[in-house]
Amino acid sequence: MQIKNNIILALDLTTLPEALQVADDVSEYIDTIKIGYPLVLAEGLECIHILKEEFNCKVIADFKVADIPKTNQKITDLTFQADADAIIVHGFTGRDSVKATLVSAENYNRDVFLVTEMSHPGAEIFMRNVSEDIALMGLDMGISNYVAPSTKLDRLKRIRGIVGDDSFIISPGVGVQGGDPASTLNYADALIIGRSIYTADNPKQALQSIIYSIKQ
Ligand code: NUP
Repeated sequence: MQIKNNIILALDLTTLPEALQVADDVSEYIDTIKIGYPLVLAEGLECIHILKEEFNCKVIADFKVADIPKTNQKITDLTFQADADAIIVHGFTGRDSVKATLVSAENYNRDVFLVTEMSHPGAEIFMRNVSEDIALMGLDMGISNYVAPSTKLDRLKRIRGIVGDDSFIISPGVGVQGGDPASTLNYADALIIGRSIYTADNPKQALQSIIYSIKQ
């Protein structure tokens, strides 16, 4: 996946007009938008199509799918039918649940991103202990797209070591959660950034300065 400026905009706003305004402010620098439950539960799944039409962008649906295989398949099918280019799926549910999402992605010719370890402090209690096994499982299943934290560079580096340089890692936690853009890109292919952009007084300027900091 090619991602402009190696930055994915996380649009966790809860009204479509606000989301469209922020996307519009930064559209010249961004070609990939991640939406999740905040926007979709507030405004509906058709947000995906609206964003794609308006900004000619790719949309990653961050639904962290984590159910039994059959339910996972229904969720992923509906998400791809709604035109998402990719969906984010949890790995801790195990091989059969993840496999169901891969089958769906193959049917629709779309992508799955597998969550290994999460970026927030609470992830250290349970997820840290299994994240390397999740990455190994993903690799064994032929998955090439992963989510790993920018807030814990040692963990991100370790997960990169497991999935290898041919895999594509997107990394949340930059900015408000404490991750640094430039150092994260030593190990990740793209950054997921939300609040540092959409809560800024001037989202375009905020994004420009992040891009500038990466290019230093
Ligand atoms: O481990 C994860 N951490 C994380 O923050 C996995 C995620 N998918 N996210 C998402 O990335 C989170 O739900 C939000 O949409 C985005 C980070 O947003 P922000 O902290 O930059 O505002």
